[in-house]
Amino acid sequence: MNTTVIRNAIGRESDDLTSWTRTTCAYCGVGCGILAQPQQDGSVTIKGDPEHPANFGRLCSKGSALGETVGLSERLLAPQVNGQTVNWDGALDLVAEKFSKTIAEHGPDSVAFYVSGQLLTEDYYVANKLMKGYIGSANIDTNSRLCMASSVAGHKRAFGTDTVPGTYEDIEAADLVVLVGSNLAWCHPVLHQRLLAARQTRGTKIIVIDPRRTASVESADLHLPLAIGSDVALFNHLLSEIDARGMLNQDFLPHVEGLEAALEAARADTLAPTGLDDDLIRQFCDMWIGTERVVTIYSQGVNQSSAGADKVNAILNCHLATGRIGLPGSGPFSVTGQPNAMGGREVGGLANMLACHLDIENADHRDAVQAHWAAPTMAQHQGLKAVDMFEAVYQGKIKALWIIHTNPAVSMPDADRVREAIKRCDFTVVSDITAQTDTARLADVVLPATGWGEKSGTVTNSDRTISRQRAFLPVPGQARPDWVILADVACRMGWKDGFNYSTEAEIFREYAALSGIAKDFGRDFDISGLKTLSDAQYDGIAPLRWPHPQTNPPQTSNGRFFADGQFYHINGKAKMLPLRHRAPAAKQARKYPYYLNTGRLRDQWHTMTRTGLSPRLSSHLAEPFVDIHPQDAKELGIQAADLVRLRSPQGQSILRARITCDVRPGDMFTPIHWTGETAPSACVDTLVAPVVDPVSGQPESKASVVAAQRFEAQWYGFAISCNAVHPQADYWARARTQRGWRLELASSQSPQDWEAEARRLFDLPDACVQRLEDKGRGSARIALYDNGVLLAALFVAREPVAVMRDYLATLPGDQAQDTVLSGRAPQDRPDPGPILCSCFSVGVNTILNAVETQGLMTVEAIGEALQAGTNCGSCRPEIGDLLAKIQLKDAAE
Ligand SMILES: Nc1nc2c(c(=O)[nH]1)N[C@H]1C(S)=C(S)[C@@H](COP(=O)(O)OP(=O)(O)OC[C@H]3O[C@@H](n4cnc5c(=O)[nH]c(N)nc54)[C@H](O)[C@@H]3O)O[C@H]1N2
Ligand SMILES: Nc1nc2c(c(=O)[nH]1)N[C@H]1C(S)=C(S)[C@@H](COP(=O)(O)OP(=O)(O)OC[C@H]3O[C@@H](n4cnc5c(=O)[nH]c(N)nc54)[C@H](O)[C@@H]3O)O[C@H]1N2
Ligand code: SF4
Ligand SMILES: [Mo]
Repeated sequence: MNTTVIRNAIGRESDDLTSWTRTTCAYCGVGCGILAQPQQDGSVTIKGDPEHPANFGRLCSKGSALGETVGLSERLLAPQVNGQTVNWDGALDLVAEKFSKTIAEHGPDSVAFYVSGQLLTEDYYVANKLMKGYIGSANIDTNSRLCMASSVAGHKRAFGTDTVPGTYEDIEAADLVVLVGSNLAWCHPVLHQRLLAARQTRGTKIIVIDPRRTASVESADLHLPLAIGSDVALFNHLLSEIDARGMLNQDFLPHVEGLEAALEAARADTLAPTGLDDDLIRQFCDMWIGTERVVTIYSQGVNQSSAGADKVNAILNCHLATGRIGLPGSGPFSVTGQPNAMGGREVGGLANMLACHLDIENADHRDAVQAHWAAPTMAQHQGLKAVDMFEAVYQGKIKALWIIHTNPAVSMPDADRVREAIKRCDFTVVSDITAQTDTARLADVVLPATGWGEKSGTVTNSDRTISRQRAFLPVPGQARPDWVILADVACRMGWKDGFNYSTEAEIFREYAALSGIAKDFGRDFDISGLKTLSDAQYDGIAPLRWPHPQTNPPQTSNGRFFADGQFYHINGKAKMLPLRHRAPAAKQARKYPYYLNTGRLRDQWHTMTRTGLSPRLSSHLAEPFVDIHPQDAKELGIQAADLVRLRSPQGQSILRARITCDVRPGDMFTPIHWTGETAPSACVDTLVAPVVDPVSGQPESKASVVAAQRFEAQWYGFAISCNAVHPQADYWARARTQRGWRLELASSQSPQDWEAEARRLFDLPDACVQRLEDKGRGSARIALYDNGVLLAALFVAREPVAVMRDYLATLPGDQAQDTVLSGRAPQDRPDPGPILCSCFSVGVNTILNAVETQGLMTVEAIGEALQAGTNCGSCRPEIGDLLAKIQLKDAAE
């Protein structure tokens, strides 16, 4: 009973089926090139593109598993209005009519678009043109507000433009790489692998600055587990030390202003907020200051903070003071999250900017864009940023909302209020590839978009490389590309002339031409050399890094910015900023004594609508959890595997406790991926306060305050099933397996009759049953069969159930076995344990066994014996960590 639905490839020419298509990964901002080949049976083979400059053939676990996520089982294949399938004309007419009517009655600012850094540049361009130029409001913001806004603001304050100066080659050419608030090993795995490969040859040192011990720490020379939110204090100290040690770069400083004020502020800060040992800080300063070639990579631990923009500028201050910018192997490096986070910034996707790095506050810029668009109007001021936008929806000021390619009911802070806002909104449209999301379930209209593999356009990755995403699959059902849907609505709103595009190439040419106009205003984003591409040239374009001007020869792979000291403020100089440490906005208090940090797991992508379809990816960490320091756990009376209720001023959730020294005492950490579809009590943004950085408007997603308490469950359960189930329990979490589903359950109320409960849960009223019950101990084990085939099983107990989960998950669909109810694997089928290597499905137990019986103690030896870690390599840091822990334990015994 295989749940991986094979895609229907009918309708393709047979010779297409044998050819490889060059495209780009659907996930992170590394932007890896992919070769994809649809097979005769409808499946898709994926491999890394050896010629793509981002990955040269490598892929991580998520990229390699893309073929498992293109099935149609959960796809939305036709438009829906109020849950009923309708035809496109009906849906588009309704959307156009509602938006037009709302604008006519309440003005352009009564409507809004909330879009995504996962849109293609062409989609983004059309959405912006429609909102800013035709509707005449700047109420278009994007999930990049939750992601890159602080970096954008920091770059603009320092450089006068939002530009990442360096390239991926710099990470390989550096002698020191500092990761600040970045878990590169899990979130940008291929970049991390490039770094580790370079280290083999040049001995690169790595420092990780993160309150948590992450997988990235495993390969680091130094880890600074600083207090959450204290990065400005740390980098202020570094700046003072740069000065005190006479390491200011006097040759570069004429290109920089603000040094004195920045130094004065830095000296006034203390290190106390960091909570770090003096010795660690000294080592950090010695290494940073003493290494000419240093790249400081930063990500959400920096951006997602109420001091996010200041954190960015505190880092940039140090690079500017030393002139370490735009040089080979040296510079600050903000890595982007989503595949087109960078493209979205270039195309003006945020509510406070125009396309091509032009400014919405600048009347000349506005006029030029309006003229280029031949638009009837133009937004005159900034629109609402994401958090304010949803608040305006809540308050009824925004009356029509279109959400495209993002799942804000899960990913926005104060998510329950966002859900309520969407519910209250007079008219909400969602464009998605599935209707089974928490956001789509609240919408009036759900429109089926073509997904990765079916759509075509361009994306820009972290180092400004523009690549093509190309279609290689037939369009399923009635799905349409996002830009087509937007343009269709625009035409129906009466703007045929502006949106009469027939190909994405046409949109791209218009955009490239606009960048030439921006260039004339002195902006840096210039791809005007691409404005005359023919459709065929556009289709065949190889990855290229901007700028790509029309006149001068296009820059090649060493195209860095700012080494010449030319910046984009009016006086051509860079700015250093005077900054002071500010603690996170939410203060720990007796009622909420812990900081809640949130982030990502190796094998899941955000709200799991795609990675959650892959059994392999779902087997890495199959359940949501909260990491708690042993000291805090002891005080709270929480044991490993207990459930914990977290409360914040915004809401509450229930999660599985993992007791670990990886977090600091006083901090807790939980992953962001679970939703109403997969674990309703574990939607983390329910707990997150809607506090934002005053400069960037980016929410503080990593420093909410919470209280924690053991969840007093009457019973705990584990279940396996061929079919998807939606239990009614205080706590449940489900994950896909090769054979169906696995589930964790718990509740504060026990049913009377476990067999009846199991039948209801699995919707199997007539199945044959096998049961084992101990009423005195409150345990029950029930297996349900049809014709001797195991359909489902439920294991319950008063304590967290101890059964061999990873083994049991392989059983649904098998012929009946006597051993199922024992919950244990027979001797000849050992339990692999939780999967570490998802490429070869190698579990922790298998590795532990190999260590014990074969004495293997290196990642390489494990790879040789078990294959683990030898394909994509994403699990190598965890295997290393496991081995280190075994060695520590052996040494202690
Ligand atoms: N596997 C996987 N990869 C992804 C994604 C995914 O969903 N899954 N999403 C992509 C996207 S959109 C993004 S934005 C990136 C995000 O990539 P990252 O930013 O690397 O990922 P996060 O786990 O969100 O956060 C990084 C780290 O910030 C730390 N942190 C928290 N507070 C602080 C602080 O005050 N200071 C410092 N220095 N560190 C702090 C956290 O402990 C965490 O380990 O990942 C991209 N890649
Ligand atoms: N607490 C906390 N919250 C966070 C974060 C955090 O670290 N902590 N990180 C934040 C960050 S950095 C980010 S980027 C966001 C991400 O949060 P979201 O953007 O909300 O998450 P995704 O799951 O990526 O949502 C993408 C949606 O687009 C749909 N989709 C897929 N392909 C297509 C397509 O081709 N067209 C259309 N129209 N739809 C498609 C998917 O099914 C899915 O529903 O979360 C943010 N929220
Ligand atoms: S690192 Fe992984 S997720 Fe990111 S683009 Fe490359 S293959 Fe995709
Ligand atoms: Mo992101």
